This record gives sequence, C-alpha cells and structure tokens, in this order.
Amino acid sequence: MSTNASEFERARKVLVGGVNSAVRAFRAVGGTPRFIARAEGAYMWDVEGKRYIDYLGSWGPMIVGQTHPHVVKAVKDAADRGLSYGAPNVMESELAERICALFPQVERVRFTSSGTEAAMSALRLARGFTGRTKIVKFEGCYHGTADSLLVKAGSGALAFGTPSSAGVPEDLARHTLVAQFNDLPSVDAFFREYPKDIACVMVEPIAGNMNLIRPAPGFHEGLRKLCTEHGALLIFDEVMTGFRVALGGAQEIIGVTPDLSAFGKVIGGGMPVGAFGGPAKVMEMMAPLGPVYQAGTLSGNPIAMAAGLATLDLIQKPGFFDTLSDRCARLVAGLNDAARRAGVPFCAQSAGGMAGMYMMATPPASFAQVQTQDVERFKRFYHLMLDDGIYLPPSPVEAFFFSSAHSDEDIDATIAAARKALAAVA
Ligand code: KE4
Repeated sequence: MSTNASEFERARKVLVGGVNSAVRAFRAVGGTPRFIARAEGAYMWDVEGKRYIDYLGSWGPMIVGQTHPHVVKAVKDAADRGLSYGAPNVMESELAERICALFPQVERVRFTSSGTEAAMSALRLARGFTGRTKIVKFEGCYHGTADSLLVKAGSGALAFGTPSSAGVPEDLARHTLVAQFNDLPSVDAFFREYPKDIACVMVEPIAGNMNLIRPAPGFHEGLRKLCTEHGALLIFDEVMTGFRVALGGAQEIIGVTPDLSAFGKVIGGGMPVGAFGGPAKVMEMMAPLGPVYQAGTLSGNPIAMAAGLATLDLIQKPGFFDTLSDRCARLVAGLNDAARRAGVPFCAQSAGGMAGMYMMATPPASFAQVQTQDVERFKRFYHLMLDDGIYLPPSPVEAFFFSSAHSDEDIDATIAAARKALAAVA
C-alpha cells in the first residue's frame, strides 16, 4: 500500500523535489507532503485515505469546492466536443464578455494558461505601450515566475529564502525597482529618480503572497495618482483576489481603477487559465493588432473556458459573496477566540473568501511586520492541524482559502482543532 512517504520518495526520483510547483514541497513547514488521491466538496483525501478539510482550494481556484456537479458536467460536456482546438471558440468570447461586464475598464481580454503568463504579458504590454523599461513591484508581492518579476518576490520564493531567483540576469533585474507595500514614499522616490523611465507599477491590490496584508487607506489612491502623473500604467495583479475577495475583485472593494488587470485561478475553476485585460487603446498593442507579441497553444482552451464559465455561473448568483464572506469571517472569529483562550500570539483576518492567519498578536501591515511572526511555532501549529485533518497552505506567508462547500460542521471542527493546536504550542 502506498504511503505519503513512499510516494514522496518515488516522486523525488523523477520530479525535482518531488513536486511540480516548489511551494508544494512542504519545505516551509517541514515534513512530508500529502499526496492527494481525490477531492470532493470541502475535502481532500491523501493516498493513505486520510480526509482533510481543505483550506488550500488549489491555492485559490476552488471557490465553489471540489467536484461541484455544475462544473464537472460543464467540463465533461466540453470534453465530449474535443479537448483543444487551437482555433477560436465561442466560450472564449462568452467568458471575456462576463469579465468585461464585471470590470468596466476592461474592454479587451487576452486569455493565457496561467497567472504567470498573464502577469508577464501585462508587463510586456506596459513596456510596449509606454516605450519604457523600468517597472516597480513590491517586496513580498508575487506575480508568478517571469524573470522581471522574480525580484524580491513572495510566495515560495520568499518562504525558501530566495526572493530574488538565481538565473535572472542582473542586466534585467536592475530594471525591476522594488518598493515597500503600504509605503507610498518608497514609490514616489523611484518616480523622482526615474520620472520618464517607469513603464508600470504592478501590485497585488490586497497582498496574498506575503500572507494576507491589507492596503493602508490611501495607498492605492496614491499609486493611481503617481502613475497618472508620470504616464506609467497601474497594473493590479488580481490573479488571487479577482472573483475571490469580491465578484469584482479587490478593485471593487478599494474603489481604485487600474490601467490593466491580471486574473487567474477562480476564472479557470481548477483548469489552467490566466487572463489580462484593460482599455482597448492599450490592449490593442497586442498581436495580432499591434507589435507586442503574445501567444499560447492552450490559451482559451475549451475545457478551461467551460470550467470557468460554470464557476462564474455559481459565484454570480445573488448573495454568493455575502454568504461566503460572512462564513469565512465566522471561521476567522473562531480562530481569534481560540488564540485568546490559549494565550498565544496568533491572529487571523479575512477579505471575502480569502484569509490569513499569523503566529503573531496582531495582523501585519507590511512585509517587514509579517517577517516578525514566530515561524517555528507556526510549523508546530501547522502539523498539529494537519494531523487533525485540517489542510492549510504549507507556509507562514501564504493566504488560505474558503469555499461555498465548507459547512458549519467544517468551521466548528476547524475551530476545535485550532483550540487544541494552539493550547499545545502555548
Ligand atoms: P500561476 O502561474 O501560479 O497560475 O499564477 C502566478 C500568480 C500570479 N499572481 C498572483 C497574485 C499569484 O498569487 C500567483 C500564484 N499564487 C501561488 C500561491 N501563492 C500559486 C501556488 C504555486 O506557486 O504553486
């Protein structure tokens, strides 16, 4: 009988680190990754048959839970009509129409097969549209694995201590200017130094890859003003926050309109999808209309489009996000109560169906603050929760994800497990 350990040993013989995405390797929490055999609703089962309440949700896409009948049927029906055409299909137009209707400044969309491609292409478009080379990103924000963006990045790059990846030529990395999230003066300083050289400011509007960090009041209004004044494009990377913190993403909550937006995760419903979009006058710089090239064999794949459309069918139902937010907030309140009962410096917060938990007394407001949490105590907490059947993202610097499939019993069980785990690490 296969075990997680035996499967991990087998995987490491043919897959680097035994995984196909670095952050899955449990290196930030230690121990053996769980090899998942199947998932359903709010649950995943590993190869040993152990059930977990799933707060990973595939790192965000599974907002309606796993194997939702409406999504699975759409995928099966699409599969019966062919898996990939490499030619336009009407579902691409339908999904793009749905996105344009939800994001008024988005007049044209381009689908890709990952959030990385979406962010990378939006970045290339900003450089092509402005004719400028430098970009501003924020320490701890993660935008996938394009070279220019793997400079002081978040997510696994941060967790593993390689925020600036090897293999990115210094000649390229020097054009990536790294500012501090929630610190407008750090952005203003770059615009003063390079008033005509900055193509864009790319930001996670609500940070999720240095754990969840909310924007300070006025932060995004300040970015908007600086970009407008200096002719740079403001790019909101909503790969994680789009259709997750609200139907209209973080920009619906914040009330600031970017020039370009990147999307992913939820709009694929678990299938490989990314997208970027913005005003026609900017987007039409993209091939085949303009000189900025981009392409992808499986972009707009019919199975992925079908999964995304079916997921949007469900999350666009009236009241979906109110209910999701309220229930996620109930979980968070229970976690904070558990910390108080245990007398442990631990806290949690949520934004719609996205949440963060921190081994520190109050939620962090900056990259520097999130670095002060007690990582060793988090690791012990993590494994106590995992052993108790609660699957959290395996890192102290990742957000976690709630779904419409999580029941009251799941919430209560998670709170009970947290009370035990926090008492044990007190
Ligand atoms: P993908 O290339 O992984 O589809 O998307 C990259 C990306 C871009 N922008 C944001 C804001 C993101 O959060 C991501 C991907 N998020 C990580 C989790 N923190 C994906 C998990 C992984 O790397 O395996």
